[in-house]
Amino acid sequence: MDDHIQIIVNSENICILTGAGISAESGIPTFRGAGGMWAKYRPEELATPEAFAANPRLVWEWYQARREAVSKAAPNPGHKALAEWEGLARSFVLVTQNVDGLHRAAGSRQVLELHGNIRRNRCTACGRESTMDEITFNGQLPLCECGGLLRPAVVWFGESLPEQVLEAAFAAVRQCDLFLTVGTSAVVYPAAALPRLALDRGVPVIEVNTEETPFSAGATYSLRGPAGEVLPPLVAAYASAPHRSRQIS
Ligand code: BJW
Ligand code: ZN
Repeated sequence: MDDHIQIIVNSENICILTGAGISAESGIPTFRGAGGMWAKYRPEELATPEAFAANPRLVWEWYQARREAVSKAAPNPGHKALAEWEGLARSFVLVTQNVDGLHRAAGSRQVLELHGNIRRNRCTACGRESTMDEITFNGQLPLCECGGLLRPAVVWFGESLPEQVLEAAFAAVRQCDLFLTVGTSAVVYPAAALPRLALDRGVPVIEVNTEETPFSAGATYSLRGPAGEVLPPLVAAYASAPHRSRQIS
């Protein structure tokens, strides 16, 4: 048995950090790298409060285009493998930087969305939240019933992550005995601190990515390939490990 499979099947408390790469096979472009959706704009040019203040129409047009892509997308074998894994492990916490909701659509139940959800809006004046279906966007900027400008309920650069969600993510890292990063360039903090903290604790960290990342050199194992192809055999090995079968029977 490969060493990384051995480590995986012997783990009980698992924490996963996913990024845009896991949804690439569902047809949602990533942010960085070849073919990234931000080939035209750098992330810092659109996903900031300053960009929204300077040009809300441009930022809204970008989010509306992405909402259309998300509405048409379905979970892929990578999302489904993680949903299946949740039902097999003693504890399993799925931390995602993605705002597309595809983990829940695949059946994952415990999902910590660090950067919000693209399907929701928040009023910049009164803070009221609404869903994307509640607004129309036909060239006019969407407004709240209080008259305030709506924005997508996501986390932009320079903004704080939802405190309780972030705390739960750090708690999961403190309790896990295996950590996986899947489809993330691992450059955006504080999310990128999670696998580094796991390593500091002596927990093995396995990276699943089509390309090398700044984190690869430090990872315990780097598995090169699309998440939808790499994850299903790992979960199958976990499901069929002999000691796990004994626990179930
Ligand atoms: C595949 C694949 C396949 C392709 N299979 N793989 C500490 C140090 C330095 C900086 C900071 C720090 N702490 C905070 C900062 C500042 C900043 C930051 O991190 N900057 C760095 C970029 C330098 N962080 C923040 O501002 C955060 N807020 C914060 O910390 O608040 C406290 C604070 C405030 C003020 C000052 C200081 C502190 C907020 C970060 C919010 C990020 N928001 C975005 C947008 C969300 C909304 C939206 O979607 O529009 O989140 S930016 C964007 O990047 C998005 C993503 O979630 C995030 C991460 O990207 P991800 O998921 O990794 O995607 P990619 O595209 O980068 O990578 C995809 C990977 O998949 C690639 O590696 C491919 O190879 C791979 N791949 N196909 C497997 N099929
Ligand atoms: Zn309002």
